[in-house]
Amino acid sequence: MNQPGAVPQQLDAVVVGAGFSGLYLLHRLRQLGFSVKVFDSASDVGGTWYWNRYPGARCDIPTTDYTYSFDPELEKEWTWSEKYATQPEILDYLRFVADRYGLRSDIEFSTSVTSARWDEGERRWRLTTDRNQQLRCRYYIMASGCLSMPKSPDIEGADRFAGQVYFTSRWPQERVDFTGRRVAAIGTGSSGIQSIPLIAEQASQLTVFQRTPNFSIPADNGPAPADRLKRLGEDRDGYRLSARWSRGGIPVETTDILGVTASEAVRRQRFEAAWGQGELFGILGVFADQVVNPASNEIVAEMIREKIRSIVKDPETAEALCPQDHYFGTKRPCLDTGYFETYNLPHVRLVDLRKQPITSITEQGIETPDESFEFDAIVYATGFDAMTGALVAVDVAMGGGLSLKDKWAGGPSTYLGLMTVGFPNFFMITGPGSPSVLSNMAVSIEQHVDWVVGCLKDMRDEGFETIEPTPLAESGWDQHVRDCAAITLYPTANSWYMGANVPGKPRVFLPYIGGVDAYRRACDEVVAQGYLGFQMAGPGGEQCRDGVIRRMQPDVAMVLEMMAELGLPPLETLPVADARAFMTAIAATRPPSPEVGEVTDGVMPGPDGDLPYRLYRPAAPPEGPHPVVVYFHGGGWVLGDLDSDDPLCRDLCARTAAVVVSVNYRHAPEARFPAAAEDAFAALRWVDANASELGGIPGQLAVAGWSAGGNIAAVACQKARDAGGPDISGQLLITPVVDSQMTRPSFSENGDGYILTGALMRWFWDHYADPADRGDPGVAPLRGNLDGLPPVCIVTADFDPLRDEGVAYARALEAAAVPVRHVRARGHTHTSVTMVGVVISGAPVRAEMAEALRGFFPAPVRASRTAG
Ligand code: NA7
Repeated sequence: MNQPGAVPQQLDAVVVGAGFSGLYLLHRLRQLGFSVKVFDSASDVGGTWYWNRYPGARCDIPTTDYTYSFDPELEKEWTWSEKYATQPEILDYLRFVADRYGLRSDIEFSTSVTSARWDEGERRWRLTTDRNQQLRCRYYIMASGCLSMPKSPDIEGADRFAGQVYFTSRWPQERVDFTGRRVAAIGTGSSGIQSIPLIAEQASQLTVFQRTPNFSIPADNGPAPADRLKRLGEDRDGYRLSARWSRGGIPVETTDILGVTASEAVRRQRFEAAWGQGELFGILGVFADQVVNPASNEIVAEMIREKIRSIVKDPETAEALCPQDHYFGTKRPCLDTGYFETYNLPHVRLVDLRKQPITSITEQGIETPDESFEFDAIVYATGFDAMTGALVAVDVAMGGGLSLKDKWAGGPSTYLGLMTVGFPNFFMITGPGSPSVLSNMAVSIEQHVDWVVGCLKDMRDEGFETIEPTPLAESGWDQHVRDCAAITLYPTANSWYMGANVPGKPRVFLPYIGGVDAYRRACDEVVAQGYLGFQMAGPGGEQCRDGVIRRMQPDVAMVLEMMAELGLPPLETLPVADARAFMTAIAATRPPSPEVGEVTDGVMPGPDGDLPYRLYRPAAPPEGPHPVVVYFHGGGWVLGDLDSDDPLCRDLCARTAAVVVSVNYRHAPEARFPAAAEDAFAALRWVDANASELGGIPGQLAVAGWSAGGNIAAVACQKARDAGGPDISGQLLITPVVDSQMTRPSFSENGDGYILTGALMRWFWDHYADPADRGDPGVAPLRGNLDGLPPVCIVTADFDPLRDEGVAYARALEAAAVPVRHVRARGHTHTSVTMVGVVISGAPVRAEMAEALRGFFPAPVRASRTAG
């Protein structure tokens, strides 16, 4: 070990942490000739595996995967003994790595960096350690781990207890023997669940104090999985590559089976297979939709509860051990060895803190309202100030400026989880906003280290000395991280992923849930685009490529990827009949649509024969009559029918409690302009005249339409105004066609790749209207007289060729003093907000649409309770 003070004054890089990340960083940086020192408060390497020596501590990612992959020789020299290695074995491995690459000479043990100040003049960080060493470095890298800052035991009287106190996260080096002792264990996360069965083997009495029951499945530990070993043996490089490009950092088979639509037999078979396999990514992936769909999640959750009930003999204890307050997976699930069985032992007792909270810890033990417990030892397995705790523990600040702690007071903000604005040359390994704790850490760590080291090398090659993200890039990434979390069930749980375990910590979903593969792609693209979102400076000059790496909603991107993989022919290359058949086939694959009170089909008279319609009646309450919305489907005046927009109509009906009448107007090319618009106006008149018979409130009539349906809805409103009726309460225009000019910037930006292409739009126009007619307000409502039109809610989408004409219509209506609510569907395409049940991120947009529709009508009059 180096003596304090032997540290060179000036270094290229300082790394905090000598665990998995710090060791690999040191190795890579030294290989490239950077001068570097690593500091760690522990007396040896290991990081998390140095501190967490509690009985039963193991990794819960198979060790075939929880291992360095950067050097094939290293892989040949080390063989793991079990599927899930114990803490001592993992620590041995990290020691072996440190020795094999001669890393110890550049590590300062038992030393913490206490403060870091950026010196703008020198373009260096000035660091101070707890041994009063002062040093300067160009790059300051926190490799301090996501779960390294223990949470203080926030229990009244915790410092009073006179017996032995242990923290799983700071377990003593020497062997702890609980034989013949009365032990309390507080906390039932991974650390509690791993240690409790082993503590129970020794203790004379074990009392477990549980605040939240946790989902856990048997680890089924033993030899490393044979199938993985076989794959590794046959093609190690290919295996590692597929891990790097997998969702969680382990190559596992994914499924597209949905829990909600699978048969009972399939559900059971998939669940039992995952339960028997004993792997986190297996049980987290029983169904494709369990992370996003509460009903599907509940299927898995209930099957786990059934298992708990079948293992634990005392029904009351079993029930107390069954998690009920969070969706499965939204708090970190656990792998165990005999955890639930432990509660069948006569000397083990569970205290459910929800029923019997701890009032205080005393000198002798633990007090609850009804009982006093006496103990010889208390084991705290109470977790960590996860992901941000260690980062803000160092006093990091700009010279005299904002500290990281202050900047993150409302929650962390990062670019790619790697850097944060205002802190040049400060890197984080597996920081908040990266996949980190949701992934196989070994893979994520290597990816981050490789990225950072590659970046430093590129900077050196180009003559740059400083790097910092731009505010735009960072806020864009933060938004993307939030968007990814928002479509899942994760933010609903009081988890440490959300910062909910630490009193006063802001509730923000900390890791990036978009996947290791998606994340790696983003990082690679940032580099390929000349370090998009970063500014760099140095003797080589200055460079800033400002921009946002991900603007599209993640589920929209996923749908586009899936469609691209299908390699379908562009619609506009098909005969009309085939294009229609294709749309019908696509509609048949949709998930179940929202329930409404009643759906009936009928016909109404049109200008040239009957028009089919479908009426959606809301479920009571409220009892009818209801306001009425006449709806026109999308499809470029050529495609679409009553089925095509059925999910959207159901959704609007359920959200608005209005009767929705979806009208199938005549289509082109059989009936060209102005047939569709004439039908729309006729439909409005008929519905208005027959409102009562349809269950509607006379005079409460709105119109809505998507795409070409939005076009004829807008035109019908202009016609109604000109004809002196019917009175329209409001119009909802969803990504409508409002002009025939296809030269606005949104056409060049989004004309290709987002389902509605410029070519398809031209095909639609050619089928519907002659070029000579395309300036007519009857097909281009933007060009009409906009005075006196009913209030409008117009939805435009970022990635829609029609976006700018929609924006122009909103502005023109405002200029004509028409009340306008403009909903910008951030990160959406022309079609995605209407994909009910498929694109979850469309739901908030549809909620806004529904709110606007409801706002068009007078507030419902509530029946008086005393009436009658
Ligand atoms: P966790 O998963 O945060 O678990 C901590 C446990 O301690 C959890 O059950 C907490 O209940 C409980 N806890 C925390 N504070 C208290 C107080 N004041 N009173 C009672 N119970 C309390 O930490 P672990 O160390 O087990 O695991 C961390 C990660 O390491 C793990 O997920 C793996 O990734 C490896 P709560 O759920 O907050 O109600």
